[in-house]
Amino acid sequence: MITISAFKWVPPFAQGVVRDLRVRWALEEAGLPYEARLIDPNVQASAEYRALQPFGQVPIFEENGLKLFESGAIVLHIASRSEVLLPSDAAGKARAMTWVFAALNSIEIHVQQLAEIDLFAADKEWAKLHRPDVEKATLRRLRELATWLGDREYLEGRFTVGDLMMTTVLRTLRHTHLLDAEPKLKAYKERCEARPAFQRALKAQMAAFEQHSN
Ligand SMILES: N[C@@H](CCC(=O)N[C@@H](CS)C(=O)NCC(=O)O)C(=O)O
Repeated sequence: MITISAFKWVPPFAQGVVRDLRVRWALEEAGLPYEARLIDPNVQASAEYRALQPFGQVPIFEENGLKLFESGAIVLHIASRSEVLLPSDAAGKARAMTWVFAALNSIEIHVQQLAEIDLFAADKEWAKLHRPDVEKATLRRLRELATWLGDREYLEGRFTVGDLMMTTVLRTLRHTHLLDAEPKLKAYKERCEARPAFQRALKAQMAAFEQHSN
């Protein structure tokens, strides 16, 4: 049985965007059953957990002695077992993987900076000074991504693990109106979120928080 780690509870601003969501979604798309090991700050700090995730973060993935961390690596590992996520031809596979890296290295770095300013440092002077530049850089990336997408339904025409990762990254902007500037990109994100596998993954993440809300 596959086990992943997830948080027992997080504050509302993080609920629905914690990175185990990517892994849950990939597992749902691939039709692979899994169990979630729900952890708290004590477990995060423990030597046992650090041996699985050097930075004490979620998610981790365990199956038959294989232990993985980093959501990108985990999602690619799962994708390698499902044609829903990775096309079987070599070129299609490489292109889908390219979009996973684009999501993480070209989009998430900007989106994450903005989220950190807004959610953790909004009242700090440095954040107020820096935010306009970060927002501008994020909007530029969104525009460039929207230009690539054009009238395509998905980044490579058909749904792949690249769309899965991109959608989870774009969701991090949910506390802003930035996606309103790119209606086609917004519609693309919503198209991906409408997939039944995404809905099941989100429901499972939220269920843990509801269960541990007091
Ligand atoms: N690059 C890592 C980042 C993981 C990450 O940032 N996890 C967050 C939750 S979304 C976390 O565990 N934060 C708690 C912490 O850093 O102590 C990945 O993609 O797996």
